[in-house]
Amino acid sequence: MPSHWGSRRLNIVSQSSPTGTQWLQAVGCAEAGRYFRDFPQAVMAAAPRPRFENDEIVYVSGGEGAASQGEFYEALNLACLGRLPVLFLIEDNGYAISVPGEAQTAGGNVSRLVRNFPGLYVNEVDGTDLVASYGALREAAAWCRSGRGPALVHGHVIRPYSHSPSDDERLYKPEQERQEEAARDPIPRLARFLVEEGLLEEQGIRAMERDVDREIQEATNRALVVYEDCRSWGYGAEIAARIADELFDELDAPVRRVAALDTFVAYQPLIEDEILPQARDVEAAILSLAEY
Ligand SMILES: Cc1ncc(C[n+]2csc(CCOP(=O)(O)OP(=O)(O)O)c2C)c(N)n1
Repeated sequence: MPSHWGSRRLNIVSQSSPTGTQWLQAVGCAEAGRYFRDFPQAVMAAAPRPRFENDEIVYVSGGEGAASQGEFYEALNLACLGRLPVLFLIEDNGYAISVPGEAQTAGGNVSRLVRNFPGLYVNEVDGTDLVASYGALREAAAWCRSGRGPALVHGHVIRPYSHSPSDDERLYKPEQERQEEAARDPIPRLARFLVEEGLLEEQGIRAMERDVDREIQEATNRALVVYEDCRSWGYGAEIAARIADELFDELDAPVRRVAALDTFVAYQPLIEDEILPQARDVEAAILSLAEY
């Protein structure tokens, strides 16, 4: 999935799609860190050489739904057994798609269930309170770094919209609950905090809101259709044709397309890159349209 990215440079392991697997992968990362700490020659011998610091900790997060799966308890057990520096964050928005927390967590509260794991730091916090969340995570990170064992922060957050575009939360989440959630939205809450603490004036907040609204509202009067299929005769051509037909008066530039070459996709990575549209092609097309 496109949002399940990783980065070797930033030490971010690629996400896997099955929920719950991340907990054990995090423990594996911490075990690798322990190995590198105890056998520094292994760092020198590995190719490519891993970027490793002796005081590093592993951060892993998931929802309260993913925390009801077996891997979660196995990961906590192993992390506590080895006193591994793993920081578990549970972002609890009360629902796993349409399943409410109380229908899949005994007693309805996941951090209460795991409080007795030996050596585990546990903190339950209002995840819509920026300052409280920052404090809880700082303490948890310090705990892991001190070598005392893993830490778990349980943040109660909101879900301001449905789980995904194919989900409609109005079908299972009562209206009153939706309104109560909206009232806990951390963005206006942070704005109120900044004003109350004298860090920003009301006018400053309103100016920032106006800037954001304006940037959102300003669609650029230009359209670029990007798709992986062959350039000719495909649905990208259809979309471009409809934009040209129905929105002609709104356009300040021709509708452009970035797509694959009109040929089969080669089974060879270098040629595949030549055939399929690349990020640099999209960037070049955007810049050329902006200048039009
Ligand atoms: C093993 C597995 N089962 C089911 C799914 C489908 N699925 C994707 S997200 C999700 C719900 C996750 O809920 P939660 O962990 O509470 O996280 P949230 O999305 O609410 O933040 C499910 C069931 C999946 N990805 N993997």
